[in-house]
Amino acid sequence: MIWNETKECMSRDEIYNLQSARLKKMVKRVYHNVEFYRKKMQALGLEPGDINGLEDLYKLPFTTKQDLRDNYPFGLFAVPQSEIVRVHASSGTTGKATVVGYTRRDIEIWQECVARVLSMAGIGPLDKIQVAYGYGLFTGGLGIHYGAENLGATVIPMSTGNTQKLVTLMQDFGVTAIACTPSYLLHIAETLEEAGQIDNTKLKVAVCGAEPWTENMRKQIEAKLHVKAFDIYGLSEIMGPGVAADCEFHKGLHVYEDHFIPEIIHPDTLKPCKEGEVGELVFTPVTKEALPLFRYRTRDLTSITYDKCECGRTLARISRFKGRSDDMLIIRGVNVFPSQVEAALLEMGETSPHYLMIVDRVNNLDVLEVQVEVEERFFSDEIRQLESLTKKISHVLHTALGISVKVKLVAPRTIERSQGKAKRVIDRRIIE
Ligand code: DLL
Repeated sequence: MIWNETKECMSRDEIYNLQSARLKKMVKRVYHNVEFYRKKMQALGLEPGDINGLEDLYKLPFTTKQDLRDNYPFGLFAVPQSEIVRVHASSGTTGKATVVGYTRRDIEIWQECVARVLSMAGIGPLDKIQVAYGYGLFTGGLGIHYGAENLGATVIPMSTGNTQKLVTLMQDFGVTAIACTPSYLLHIAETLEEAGQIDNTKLKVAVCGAEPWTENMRKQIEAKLHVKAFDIYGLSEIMGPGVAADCEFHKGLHVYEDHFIPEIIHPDTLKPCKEGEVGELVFTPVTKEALPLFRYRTRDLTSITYDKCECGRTLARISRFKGRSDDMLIIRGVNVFPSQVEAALLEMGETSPHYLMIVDRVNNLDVLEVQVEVEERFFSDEIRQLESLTKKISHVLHTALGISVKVKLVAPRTIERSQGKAKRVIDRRIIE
């Protein structure tokens, strides 16, 4: 059994002591093995002996994605290449890829973290799980794959790319669990619906992540596919999937604090946020051998609570992600997140969860158009219905976002489906 009470139900004092001891050891190792950090610490007048526990974490410098890019490809690795057994990389939209590496021990810890997540979702050796995250340089496919194997589940390594085959094998093999992005799972559900098979699967659990999704979207997935859906979070720089995940109470994602120290900071002042206050999530992975980072700024926006969960776990919980600070659009001076649009649409309940935001600048004024898919019948019925729904959605979005929105209702399947992370925004203002 992977669900590990000793690690997930420690007292807050025990967690503090464990993190302190691991942090102290890690800082020493990094100082001696990574020139980049040694120089940074020296510039701050810091020596490893100055970091004696968690209370000294704030003294360490932050790390950003740019630091990884500047040290491309292996400059921040803390072990010789002979100890690196795997690398992954994320392409990103701008600049060089971010390259991350793992020792054998790092891979073992990763497998255990993912196994803990899957076990928390109720998956075990009797389950057959389709892993439908991309395999390859992306951490999603291989990360979940080895975690599921570690748990003893039967793994079907689907990757992405062939939804028809995925659906056929799901039926033929009696698949009971699936791991993929939430947007891809909706596409899989559509494919099952078209085949008239949506009510005939043996699926009972879905473990979704790698992109922001709302609680309403989670509920919609549960209702459509008759499954229990869980949220899994992670990022390549820190490890990959399995840094945090939610339990059956869905009251935030438990962070595996025995390996990753979370902080929430104000993205502008870099000062710590209060418990419950939304800010930028920062992680210090204290057991990583190949790529230990000091206070990595994730850009993900969330809040944290240290209260014990109803499930009995004492691990800190981060709230469902609001988005990334770099996902945030500023439209006519107002901060807008795609997740606000998704939440408002799903709350309304009269549209599909497929939407696309297009931002443009017309006569020096920012204009937001939201395209939303609605059922075919709206197009065949009287034009009045379409108009009244358009008006209603415009009103709902105006209230939710605080800016006026041009709504365009489109027919089913108009918006491009993704098999990985969904693209929700086209910002034409950048191209000028
Ligand atoms: O997306 C790792 C992963 C794979 C997580 C499979 C979960 C499942 P990256 O490609 O490095 O790694 O992207 C990391 O994706 O900083 C978040 O912005 C976003 N993200 C990941 N999981 C969630 C989630 C993988 N559950 C970036 N909710 C992160 C919201 C998520 N955003």
